[in-house]
Order: sequence, then structure tokens, then C-alpha cells
Amino acid sequence: MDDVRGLNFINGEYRRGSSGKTFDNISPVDGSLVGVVHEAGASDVDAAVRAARAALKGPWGTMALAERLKIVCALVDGIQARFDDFLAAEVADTGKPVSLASHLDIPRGAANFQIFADIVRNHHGESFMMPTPDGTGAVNYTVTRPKGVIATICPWNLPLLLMTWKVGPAMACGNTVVVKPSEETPSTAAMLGEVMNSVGVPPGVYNVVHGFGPGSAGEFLVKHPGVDAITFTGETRTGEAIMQNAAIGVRDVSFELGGKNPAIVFADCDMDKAVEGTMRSVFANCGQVCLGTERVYVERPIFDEFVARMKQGAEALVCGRPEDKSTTMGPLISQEHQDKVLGFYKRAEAEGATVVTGGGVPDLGAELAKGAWVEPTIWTGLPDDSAIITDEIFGPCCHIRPFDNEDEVIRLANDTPYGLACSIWTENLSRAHRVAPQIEAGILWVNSWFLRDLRTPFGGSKQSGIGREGGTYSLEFYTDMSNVCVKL
Ligand code: NAD
Ligand code: 6OD
Repeated sequence: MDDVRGLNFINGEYRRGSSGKTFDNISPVDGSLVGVVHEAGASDVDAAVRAARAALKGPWGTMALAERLKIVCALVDGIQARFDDFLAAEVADTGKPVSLASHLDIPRGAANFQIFADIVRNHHGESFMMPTPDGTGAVNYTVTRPKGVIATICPWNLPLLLMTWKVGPAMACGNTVVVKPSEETPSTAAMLGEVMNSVGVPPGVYNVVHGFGPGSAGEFLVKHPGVDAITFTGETRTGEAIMQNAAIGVRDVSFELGGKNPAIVFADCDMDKAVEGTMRSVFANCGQVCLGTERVYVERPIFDEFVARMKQGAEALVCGRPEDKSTTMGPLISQEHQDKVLGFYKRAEAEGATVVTGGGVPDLGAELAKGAWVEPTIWTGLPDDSAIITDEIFGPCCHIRPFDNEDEVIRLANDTPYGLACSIWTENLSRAHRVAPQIEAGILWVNSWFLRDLRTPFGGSKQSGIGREGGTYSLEFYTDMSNVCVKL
């Protein structure tokens, strides 16, 4: 029997791909083989979409809301019951420290089902009474129905978490899904099929097709006319390609895309909190968090101290095997991504950056030599138009630049085509409330980073996304709404 982590999951059953092709899932820790993945062909994608459509009409579509939400909540227990399996699979695919995945990826991957079940259970429509010329009046009320078959295209940085962030609300709202996990991290999406079956999710509600983007499962899926809407997390350029296909048939999209997020550190910050928070926002998950900071602006009087403390923090990070308790930073996702990040490291030096720390590949011994390791890196001294300041790197690195006043730093923070997130560090509440609304980003944190209340709107401005998900904002995307107007 093949390992389910490398199999497609269609209509409640695991199967190899009709393409007849496989690809290797390689560990970014040491280059070893994690498993073999069966690439879905166009006919698999077609079968998955057809199964999803049939389930919409069948038991899932006709099930009472309370029963549906009971099943969605059971997924939380189902994942928790196999916590160690999900943890091991996520860690094997990504190389991230067990300490991180056990606190973030798997618990949030499960919790996403609970929060949206609760939100759907408590959600109510709107009603409006209106006068009419004849004096009898009319009443309007809204009704919702599932949007249909949702294509869910996922990235590799927080695989289970970012997948269930979309599948959770989609299923709670009564939709069916076809998931295309990243080719780098196929395992937990595939394993979730077993949990779906075990808690009684009807066949066809949740489907998984493996493969790549162009010319493969990703493109086949977003082009499929049986897909009603597309929810995607990934790079902005990929979003552009998907949107072109979504235009055929005028399908709705929800996009969570790339960023080049700033952090703003005012001289009146609590220095310990600002350093601790910025260390996390720059280096957590080896810098592979869409919300992560790559541009740090520090008010001049505290610039030198802040840079020195960040250097000290970065040099204290420990790269190593995920299971080692001392490990605080894992590898990048792949050697391809390592090449990209190291390209930026070289470019920074060529452009005359001061390398405060890092800039290369750590020597972790022969065993890890084939892993995708890079050093945590900090630069200063680059011009504002350097590619290091303008382009998303998605690695454990940042550039730190001094500023002199609020207007200047607001202009610098907004000087980007992206607009995902920003952290502002200040103990002056008036300043926090004054500056935050002026930053053109969807998610603004004051004296914190990645502090998530799942009821709040989440998403990016400008080229960082389209739409917002989270809380009732997810329901806007995953449901179709009608107004019923009754003349009295
Ligand atoms: P990516 O865009 O390369 O790939 C994402 C997914 O899209 C993968 O499953 C891939 O196979 C698929 N894909 C690629 N081309 C496609 C096509 N033409 N049609 C259909 N599917 C296609 O992104 P990635 O490298 O996996 O993830 C890193 C990127 O994701 C970064 O830019 C990061 O900022 C972004 N991201 C954003 C958020 C957010 O919430 N805004 C969250 C996580 C990651
Ligand atoms: O916390 C979330 O809900 C979320 N979507 C996080 C995204 C992180 C990006 O890497």
C-alpha cells in the first residue's frame, strides 16, 4: 500500500495519479527522500471536481446545519487525536522546528475548523422594513447558500494551517472543496482525508489533488469550469496567473499574496518588547511567514542600540535538526528557494550593504550539508530603491534603516506595491492610533506581531491580496447571498 501522504484523495478514496508521473518530496533538512508523490492528471482533477459537485447536491448539501457543523467540529478532535502524526508529517515536509509546529501549525490547523463552525452557527442575516407608497410596506431579508465547489490552492510555509484556514470556513458554509497543496508540502493535506472519512464527512466534500502550477494540477483546477470560486494563498505573480483563468466564467477569487512588510520602531518603544517582537517577525519559520518583517525602520536615537541587540539575537539563533530541543531556526523550504535567498544575500553585498551579521550558509556539518540552510542575516546602509528593500525575499533577513520623524517613516513604510502587514513599536498610545491608520496594509499590529483573533478581517491591501478572510468576512466569500423582498 502506498503511503497516503503521496496519494490524491478523490471522492473519499486515495488513488495514484492518472498522469502516471511521480515527484520526490525532499527533506529541506538534509536532502533525504521524505516520500514519493503521485501527480494528478487532468482526469483526476476532473474526477475531483465532479465528486465535489455531486456532494453539493448529495448528503452534504441536504444535511441539516447542526449536523454539518457537528461534523466540522469533529475534525478538530480528529486532528488532535492524530496530533503526533500530523506534527511528524509537517516537520518532515518543511524542516521547521518541532517546537514551532507543535505550538502553531498543528493546533491552529485544527482550531480553524472550530472557529468557523462557531461563527456559522451564530451568524444571522439582515432584515429591513421599508415603507411603500400604498402604505402597506415591505420586508426585506437576506438568505445565504453555499457558493459551490471551491478550488483551494495552498503554499508551503504553513501548510496545514493555511489550508484549513480556507477549508474550515468553506465546509462550515456548506461548500465542497478541491485542495491543491504545494508540491513542496503535500503530506498533511493528504492525511486530512483519513480524518474526513473517520468523522463522517461524505465522499466528495474534501478532495486533494497533487502536483505543480502551470501545466499541472494547479492550472487544471483553476481552469475547470466546474469550479465556482478560487481561494489562493501564494505569490503575487501566481495570483495574476490564477486571476486570468478565474476570469473565464467570471469566477470569484480570494487572494492572500506576497508582502514586503515594514516594522516601525519609535524611540519611545519598550526596547525589550520591540527587539523580542522584531526578532520573531524577522526570523520565525526561517523568515517564511507572509506577515514577516523584511524592512525595519528605527528612530535615529535608538538605532545603534536596536541594531546591536538584533545582531546579538540573530547570532543566538540555533540552526539544527527539527527535533533537537535547542533548535530555534530550521532550513528554508528547498534548495531552489535557498538559491533565491542566497542570490539576495550576494546582491546586498554587491550593492554595498553593511552586513551586520550572517550573509551566507551556516556550517552544520556533513550530515546537513545537503539541506537548504542559510544564516539569519541583517543589513544596514542600502538605498531605498535597492531590490533588498523593494522585493519580497521570504528568508530570515531584514534591512534596518534609521528615520527621523513620523511623516518620513509613514512615507517609507508605504513606499511599496505590497500592503500586507506592519508592526509599530511605541509606548505612546496617541502616536500608535495616529500612525496605524496611515499605513497602507491590511493587518496592523501595535507592540505585537502575529497576534491573531480569528474573528478579525485578515488580508492584504494593494498587491498583497484581494478580499478579507476571517470571522464573518470569510462567510462573505464562501456564501452566495440573496435578498428576499416581501410586499406586505
Ligand atoms: P506560489 O505562488 O509559488 O505557490 C502557491 C501555490 O500555487 C502552490 O500550490 C503552487 O503549486 C500553485 N501554483 C503555482 N502556479 C500556479 C498556477 N499558474 N495556477 C494554479 N496554481 C499555481 O507560492 P509559495 O512559494 O508556495 O508560497 C510563498 C508565497 O506565498 C510568498 O510570496 C508569500 O508571501 C505568500 N504567502 C502569502 C500569505 C498571505 O496570507 N498573504 C500567506 C502565506 C504565503
Ligand atoms: O493566521 C492566519 O490566519 C494566517 N492566514 C496567517 C498567514 C501567515 C502567512 O504566512
